[in-house]
Amino acid sequence: MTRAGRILPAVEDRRGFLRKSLALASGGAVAIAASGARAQGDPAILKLPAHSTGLGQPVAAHPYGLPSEYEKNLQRRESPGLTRVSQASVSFAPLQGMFGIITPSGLHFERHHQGWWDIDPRQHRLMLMGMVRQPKVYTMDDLMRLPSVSRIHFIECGANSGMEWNNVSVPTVQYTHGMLACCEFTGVRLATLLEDCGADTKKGRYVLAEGADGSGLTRTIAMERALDDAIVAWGMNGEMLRPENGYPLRLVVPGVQGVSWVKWLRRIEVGDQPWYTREETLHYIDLMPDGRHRQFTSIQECKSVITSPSGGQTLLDKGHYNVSGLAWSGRGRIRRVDVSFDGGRNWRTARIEGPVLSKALTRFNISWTWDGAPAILQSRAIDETGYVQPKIAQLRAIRGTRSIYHNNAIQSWRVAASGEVGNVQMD
Ligand SMILES: Nc1nc2c(c(=O)[nH]1)N[C@H]1C(S)=C(S)[C@@H](COP(=O)(O)O)O[C@H]1N2
Ligand SMILES: [Mo]
Repeated sequence: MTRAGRILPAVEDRRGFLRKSLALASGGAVAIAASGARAQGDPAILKLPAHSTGLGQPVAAHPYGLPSEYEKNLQRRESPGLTRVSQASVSFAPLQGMFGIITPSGLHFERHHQGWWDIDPRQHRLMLMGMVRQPKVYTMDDLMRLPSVSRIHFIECGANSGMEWNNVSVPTVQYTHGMLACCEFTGVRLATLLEDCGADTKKGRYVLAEGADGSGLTRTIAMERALDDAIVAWGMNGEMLRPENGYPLRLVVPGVQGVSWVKWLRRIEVGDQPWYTREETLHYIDLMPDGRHRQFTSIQECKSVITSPSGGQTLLDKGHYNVSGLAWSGRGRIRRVDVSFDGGRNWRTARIEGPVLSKALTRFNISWTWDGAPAILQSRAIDETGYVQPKIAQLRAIRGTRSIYHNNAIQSWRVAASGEVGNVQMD
């Protein structure tokens, strides 16, 4: 069987070819091959290896489990030169080698404005203040005694796919779409805390969320959203948040761009107008063609991408492939995903792999028989509101080319006759 993220045992006459694709793989890209008919007559199956005849490793050799030695290539990666220092940077998730919808905690992308900290939860406090009857300071213990919820949601940085506005400059799906994750988050609903403090949710139309890191990151969130599904979370995928992702407390704002998911959350203020902070006036605004800026574009619109095969990978042979990808919408559930193999002329509806959750990643699969000719693979998602993921040309017609944020255009991968897959743009 084949799967993305693994390079199949080399076939003699293809060794050179495989080595070439391995060299290409340094950016986290991998080669993938057609299914295992070659196993026939393979003598390896007849030999008993050491692991079939000897004693294995004892339990708890790793008190906290680790991935296989053979999976070392599956890593978060930084894009060298993207930012001046690695404390104000991004590490991208290796979407090309991931399955299903849940992001393993160790592969969750990172985006820090001023580095990450491992904050002592015993010292950490959350203050709720502003237009409330009773301002309060909570310890972690206080928070964890309140009724909690667990919800699966995606988080996407508003700048994800931002490099694609101008032209194609990024080789792999890790770098085009890797500021994306989907985890189960556990915490107390922000609505519960607002009620606990007697917040004035009529006149207090906004809340401000503030992080405890040196970047002083602050974002305004509309009260409807705060009362709806926002969570003050400590849990991620069944354990405490990882330090890089805001341990011990982060805000989860489903459907909304990553910057509002304030990490190392220390303060919530209730107010009657937006704060117009740095991260909502100078950054995370969209430059429109007429020179004006669009502000407070928070929702991550419906989007999808084929993760396998994708840029940087190589198809080693003609034949059957399972084309797989992810779809998501900040407005709710995914209704349908269509896939094209000829650059958008013909579309087939992909098989959606459940569960289909609101504001969560949704996995799709579709069978494809590659005939060895050049092809252009695209996916197009439609969400439950009926919104259809746009082409890049449609987006540029309204938004221009000078944006950074909120690019949810259809992604095209070109498969060359050589089997090499690369990033291209189609109108
Ligand atoms: N306190 C604080 N919160 C923050 C940030 C930060 O630098 N400091 N970065 C924001 C941005 S821009 C994004 S996209 C997400 C990234 O979350 P992650 O690092 O868990 O992937 O966190 C947001 N919350
Ligand atoms: Mo972000």
